[in-house]
Amino acid sequence: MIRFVTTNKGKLQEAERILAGIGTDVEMLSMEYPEMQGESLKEVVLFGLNWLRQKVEGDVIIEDSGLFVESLGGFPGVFSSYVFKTLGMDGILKLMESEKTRRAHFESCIGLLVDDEAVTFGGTCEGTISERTRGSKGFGYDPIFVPKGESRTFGEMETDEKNKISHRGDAFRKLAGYLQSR
Ligand code: ITT
Repeated sequence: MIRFVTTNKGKLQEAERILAGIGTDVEMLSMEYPEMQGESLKEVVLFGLNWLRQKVEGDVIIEDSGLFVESLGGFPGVFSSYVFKTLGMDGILKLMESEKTRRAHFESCIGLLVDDEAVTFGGTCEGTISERTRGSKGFGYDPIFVPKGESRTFGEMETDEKNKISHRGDAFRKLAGYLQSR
C-alpha cells in the first residue's frame, strides 16, 4: 500500500489502475501542501515533499502536472492549476482562437518519499489543443487535449486508454518499476 497526497480524484483513479498492476493499493490522503511557484514541476514536487516530511508518517507520493502550449510560450505550464480555475479551458481556447500552431504537451512529475529519501519520476505526452472541447471523461484540460497519433481528446477516452499514452501513465509506470525493484 502506498499513500497518495492529492485532492484530485481523477489522478488517484489513474494511479490506482497502474499500481494495481504490481499489486500495490493506493490510499488517498486528501490534504493540501504548499505548491511553491517554481520554474519546473520537479522543483515544486521536491519542495512539497520536504514540507510533507514533517507532517506525514511513512512512505507517500505526490504528483504535479501541467499543460504546456507551444504558441503561448509554454503557458499555463507550472501555473496550470491556477489558470484552470481562472481562465479555464474556454479561456485557453480563446487565447488560441486564430492560432494555427496548436502543439502542446503535458508533463507529470511524481515525488516519492521513501525511507525519508525523495525520488522523482517524470513523464510527458505530446499532442495538440483541439478547436473546441470534446468529451466529458477524465478531468481538467482533458477535453481540449488530443494526444499525438489520436483524433480523440483525452476527454473522449476511458482511463485505461488514457493511461497507456499519458504523461501520468508514463511517470507511474516508472514509479511502478522502481517499487518493484526495491
Ligand atoms: P493536487 O491536489 O494533486 O495538486 P491538482 O488538481 O491541483 O491536484 P496539479 O496542480 O498537478 O493538480 O494540476 C495542474 C492542473 O492541470 C489542474 O488544473 C489539473 O486539472 C490539470 N491537469 C493535470 N493533469 C491533467 C490531465 O492528465 N489531464 C487534464 N488536465 C490535467
